[in-house]
Amino acid sequence: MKTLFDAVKVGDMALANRVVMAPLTRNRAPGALPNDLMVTYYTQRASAGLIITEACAISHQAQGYSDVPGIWNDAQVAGWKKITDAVHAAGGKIVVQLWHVGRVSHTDLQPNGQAPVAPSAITAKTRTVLIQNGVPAFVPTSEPRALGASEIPGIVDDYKRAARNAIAAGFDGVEVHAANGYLIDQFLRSGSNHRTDAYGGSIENRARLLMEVMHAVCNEIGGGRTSLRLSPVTPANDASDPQPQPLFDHVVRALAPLGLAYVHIIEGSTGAARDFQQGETAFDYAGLHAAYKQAGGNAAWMVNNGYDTALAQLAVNEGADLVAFGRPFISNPDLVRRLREGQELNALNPKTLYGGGVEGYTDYPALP
Ligand code: 8OZ
Repeated sequence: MKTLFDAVKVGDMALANRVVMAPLTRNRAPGALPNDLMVTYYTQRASAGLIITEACAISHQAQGYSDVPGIWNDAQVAGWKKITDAVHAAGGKIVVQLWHVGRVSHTDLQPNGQAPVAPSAITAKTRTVLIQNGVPAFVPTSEPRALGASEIPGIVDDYKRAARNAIAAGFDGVEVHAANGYLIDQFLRSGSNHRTDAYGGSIENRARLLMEVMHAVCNEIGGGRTSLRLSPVTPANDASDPQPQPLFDHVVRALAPLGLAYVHIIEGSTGAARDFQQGETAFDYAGLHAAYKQAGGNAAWMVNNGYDTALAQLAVNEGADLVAFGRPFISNPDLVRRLREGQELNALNPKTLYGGGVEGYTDYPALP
């Protein structure tokens, strides 16, 4: 029987175990530059089978929160290279999460104070984080403008450049962030996509941007180093769609031929209830995995949201290949050992999640 702690091959990567560090926004990269404190933070967590970095902006326009890192210029690549080198030296594997926030942004964070971009000019009923005088403040997102169809190739190119930069920075691969109500998810779901062109309306049209991005990234760095994250029913960042099952069944079928490394699924509401639903019927996650496999998909299947050791082992027994843990990895740098040995976990300090320095970031103790 497979256990959580067995080695596994995922795309081009050989992972030491199936426990994955989920992407976690920490807002400790002023100037969008990865820094030495982040080297320490990620290296402390290198015993994860795989680290997925915090969401990382593919362009200035892609940013929606203060002090999140980017991967669009050479200085950022050099900063990330220090992190990937240190994680590899500690025996770990690390992929970068590629992020465009779309409408979940604020004019203060956009080039020349412009409006954020979105599929349609509909303001998200959500807030973003601005750090003012070192103090994080939650502020409402700004009204976005609808992207012109002629601007979309430029966004696909930004993903392509970010993927190329990721390899130059020494990453083992990339995860395209298509979840949690950000740009790609805004196109996927009918609540935020009211377009009448080739990128709106039918499920196929709403999935067009995602598929263009995935094809571009796979062509750039290879399917074995490419993956993505989806959150079929989360209401995060005002994401909504009354019929998530046919939408996401279509998405995974379309992804099947790409030879991806893994598909990462957030179950329920991101960081909250696992049994959250949108639409009239409960979302069928096993059905989603079956739809992917029936279409010939053979990527590793990663599940996430509120797992503990027992639930994670059950998921592996039932066909998941990888389980991503979020908050437990913030407060437990040696989470894999603690899960394997059944040791107690350090408690999380919610006050130091976003912004700040060492406190609540690199000062959580490992077991002696
Ligand atoms: C928490 C705070 C800011 C951003 C996500 C990238 O939900 C995020 C995020 C989470 O995917």
